[in-house]
Formats: sequence, structure tokens, C-alpha cells
Amino acid sequence: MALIEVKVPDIGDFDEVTVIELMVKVGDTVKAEQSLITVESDKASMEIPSSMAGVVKELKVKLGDKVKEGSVVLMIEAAGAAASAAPAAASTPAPVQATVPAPASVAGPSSVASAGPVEVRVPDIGDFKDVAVIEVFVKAGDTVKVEQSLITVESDKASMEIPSSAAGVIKELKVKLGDVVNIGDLLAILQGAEGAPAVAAPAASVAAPAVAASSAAPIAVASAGAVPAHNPTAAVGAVLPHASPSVRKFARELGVPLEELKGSGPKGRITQDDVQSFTKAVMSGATQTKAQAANAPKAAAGGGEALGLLPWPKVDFTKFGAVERKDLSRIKKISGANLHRNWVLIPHVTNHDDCDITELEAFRVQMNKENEKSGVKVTMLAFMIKAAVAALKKFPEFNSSLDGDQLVLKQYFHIGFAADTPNGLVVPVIKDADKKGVAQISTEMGELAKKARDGKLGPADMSGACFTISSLGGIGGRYFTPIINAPEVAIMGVCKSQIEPKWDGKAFVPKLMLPLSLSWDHRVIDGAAAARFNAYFGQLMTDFRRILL
Ligand code: CAO
Repeated sequence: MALIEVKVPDIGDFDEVTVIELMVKVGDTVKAEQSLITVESDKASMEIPSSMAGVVKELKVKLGDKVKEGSVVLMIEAAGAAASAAPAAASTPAPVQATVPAPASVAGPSSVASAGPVEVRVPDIGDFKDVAVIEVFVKAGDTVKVEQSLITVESDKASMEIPSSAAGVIKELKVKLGDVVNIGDLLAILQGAEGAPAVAAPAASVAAPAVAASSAAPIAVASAGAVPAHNPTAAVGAVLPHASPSVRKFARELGVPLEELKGSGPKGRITQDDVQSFTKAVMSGATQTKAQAANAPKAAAGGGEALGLLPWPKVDFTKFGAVERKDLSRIKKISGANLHRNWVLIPHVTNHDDCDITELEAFRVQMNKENEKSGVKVTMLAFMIKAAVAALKKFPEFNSSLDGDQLVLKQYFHIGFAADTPNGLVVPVIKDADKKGVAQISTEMGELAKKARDGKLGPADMSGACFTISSLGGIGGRYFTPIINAPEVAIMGVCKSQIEPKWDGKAFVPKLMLPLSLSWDHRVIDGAAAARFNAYFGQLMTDFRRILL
């Protein structure tokens, strides 16, 4: 069957535009009018549709290529069409996107200076009808230049910026985000700036006729070629998301805030893949939208609405007795929001175990006696940090973080430890614990714990942990279920060691048993691995010489 060329149709004033997206690949079956590529100028983007249905046999363009009217986009094998009929269609691509709108003031700014109000209207934007306002670059009170972009409108296939037909100060803005506009609609009323060129009549703003013949096809083209270069970000003071109309639509359908994404495409353009990865990251809990982050404290404070649950019960406690109200400390507010997020988003499982630390405790006590004069007190927690490093080395998935569909495996060993302070819980971090001895770790822990109690820990002291140990050993308890400190994937909880009778094969002997509670993220770790991790950790604590193996 003969192959047919699909070419870039008449795209009006577009001269050379860059291919920024390939929406099909060889082997794909496409329908007539299906978008094949997206092209972009500095002012607009548009999707180029196929002039016929068929199977893509060869792509003639690649990302970054410059194309213009007549450039061959791809070779297609027409679907079901008689081979003899097809070539004719090929050489004259369907004029599906032929209309080029006139930019607001293509007619050239009138040189008449006007101090009176000037109406700025939507110019002839070709086949665009009922297009949505998706960006508003200006606000009342702004001074705008001729040709400065005021808004962006978007159809399902293209987006374009609508420039001002006059210079002046915006007295009234007549559109807002989400409005639907058509040719001739009033956008703004300007007070003509002194000496600035202004266009007096609305008619002037639509003076330039559409250049190319419009087709019956519903897809329009933006005004790129005709609009002088202008930096829209200067008008709004913020970087606008850079994405094709179909990606914008896709993001809107998923509720993805494009302005929070980093584009991986050329010039930072946001691609469909970026939107998908962001969605996955949000769903997996690896990231949050700004709205979610703003809701987190509300949720932490019991706002069940944020999770689609019943609102938190509001009770007038004074009905039952005297009460006193106290503000939560800053640390409690922050840690509460974090703990809540981690508890809700991470599928936690906790394995409990015990290990025999009889000999290690005897050794520790002996060391501390010997070092009484030097003042360095070796703590059990410092031994646990060394054991954790060894276990992380043996089970690397415990030293990882989830990032969307990927696991980030760390090759460094920074261990956090929960510290109780009068203002709440904080987690200072011992950096590079693999390179430090037990005595040095004990000293650093002492310093960090003091800084924590004095409220002097800085962000650097509390960041970068791979794994956390939460020890309640000095206080009491048997077991508990520690909450994983995201984005870590596991946490070791430790309670108070106790002498217990253990059968040695001949008799019960007293052993000092340390209770361990390992919480782990079931998306990353399996129960068997967690049991092995605990067992290995316990073996090291029982016979610390194993750490040298
Ligand atoms: N079993 C029995 N006794 C233990 C023990 C254990 N597992 N761990 C420590 N101890 C004893 C020590 O021997 C020491 O006793 P002496 O004063 O008689 O020597 C005492 O408890 C204090 O221990 P330490 O000085 O070694 O301190 P530590 O390393 O246990 O703890 C720190 C330091 C900062 C972790 C601790 O002060 C702390 O804040 N713990 C609370 C952490 C927490 O709140 N976790 C819960 C998080 S989830 O909400």
C-alpha cells in the first residue's frame, strides 16, 4: 500500500516553529484529526493533526526540529483507503489548522495619544470560539504597553496570548480566570498613557483580518508570528507553567497544579510524563501539592474533612469541669503535621523482637567506669547506632527512600535519633555514623541532645537521616509502634531492657533482654526482610564482635 506524506498545513503567520512534542510513534494507528505533534513559537503552541486516518510508518521530524507550512511530518499508510486515491490527499494536507488570528494591534498602533478610556477587545482569533481564559497576566492599576500580553486563552488544541491593542493604565479588567471569551468581547478598559500610542476604537483592535483561509476544522492557531517578543513573566512577576494545551487539559482533568511542576522538556516545558510522575508521587506520598501541605496542619489538628472523614468533634469541655487552654508549641505543631502525614500515607507494619545485651551492657558499664575521669559516657544508643549501620549495609533497601516508582538507595549512613525535649520531639542526626566510633557517637549524641533541649538545633542538625532510632529505654515500656520518619522507610523503636530467665539448654540463666520494635514501610520492605533485619540487629547487639565481620 502506498505511503502518504502528512505535511504541516497552512499555519498562517507562523514562520518557522519548533517541534516540542511528538504525540505518536511508528506503528501507531491514528485517526483523522488526531494530534501528531505540538509546535511552539515564543507566544503560542499548537497541535498539528493528521489529515487522514492510518498507520504511522515513518516519522520525518524529531524534537527540536523547525517546521513550517509544507514540512513533512510523517508517512502514513492510509486506513482502508484505496491506495490510488490516497496520494492526492497526501500532497494537499487537510487545511485543518489554517486560521491565523490577527493579534490585537497588527494594524499598527495608532499614533494618536489618548488620555481617555480605551476599550481592549478580543481580536479576530480565527476559528477560536468560546475559548477559556486560563491565565491573566495583569490586574487593575497595571501599566501596559502596546502588544503586552493580557491573558492567555485556550481551546482543546491550542493556546494563545491576547495582547493589548493600546498602551495605558488598566482601569478595569473585564475578564477573570475561567471566563469564556469570543471575538469582540471586552477585555479591559485602559486609561491611555500620556504620549503612548493608543488605539481608540475597538474596531482597531480587530482590524487585521485573518491571514489564511479558515477551514471548517475546529482547530485554531495562535498568533505567534505576528506578536512581538515579550516576556509575559515580567507582567505577572512569576514564572508561568510552560505546557502544551493537551498537557494543560490533562493536568486540569487530574487536578494537577501545573505551576508546582518542573518541566523536563525543552526549555523547561512540562510534558505529559511530568504530569503523570507528579501524580504518582503525590499518590505514593512522596510529595505533596501546596494545597495538601497547607491542609496538613489542619488535618494534624483533627480536621477530618481534609481526609474526607467526619469533622473532629467539637466539645464544650467546660460543661464537664474546669479547663485551661494552651497553645501547642511550634515543635509540636510541625512534628504533629509530619507524624500525621507519615502515619496516614505510609503502610506501616511493626515487628517486635528481643535481643540479649547482657555482655554488651557489662562491657559498656566497664568502659564507663574506666573512662570516668575522661567524662565520656558511652551509651547503649550509640552501640545501637553502630548496629543499625551494619544492618543497613547488609539490607540496603532499609537505607532507601521511595521516589515515585523508584527506590533511591543511599550510600551514606546518617542515623537520626528521637530526642524528647520540653517543647516536643525532635530528631537530630548523627552524620556518617559508619565512619565514627561508639565513643565519638556518644559524645555527638550528648551534644545534639543538649542542643535539642536548649532549642538550638538548626535544620542541618536534623536533616539527611537514612534511618531513625527512637529509644524509650531510659524511661520504660515493653514495645511500641514508632512512626516512620518519611522519607525514610524504617525506624527502630527500643524500650527498657530487663533481666529475664532464658533457657540455655541446661538451666534458666538471667539475661538482659532489650525489646526492639521495628516499623517498616510495606511498599518497600517485606515482612521476611524485616524479621531478618531485626534478627541480625539482635545478633550484633548480643555479640558486638560480629560487627567486624
Ligand atoms: N534499657 C534500660 N535502660 C536504658 C536503656 C535501655 N534500653 N537505654 C538507656 N537506659 C538507661 C541508661 O543506662 C541511663 O541510665 P543511668 O543514668 O543509670 O546510666 C538512662 O537510661 C539514660 O540513658 P542515656 O543517658 O544513655 O540516654 P539515652 O541514650 O537512652 O537517651 C535520648 C538519650 C536523647 C534518646 C533520650 O534522652 C530521649 O530523649 N529519649 C526519648 C526519645 C523519645 O521520646 N522517643 C519516642 C519517640 S516516639 O514518640
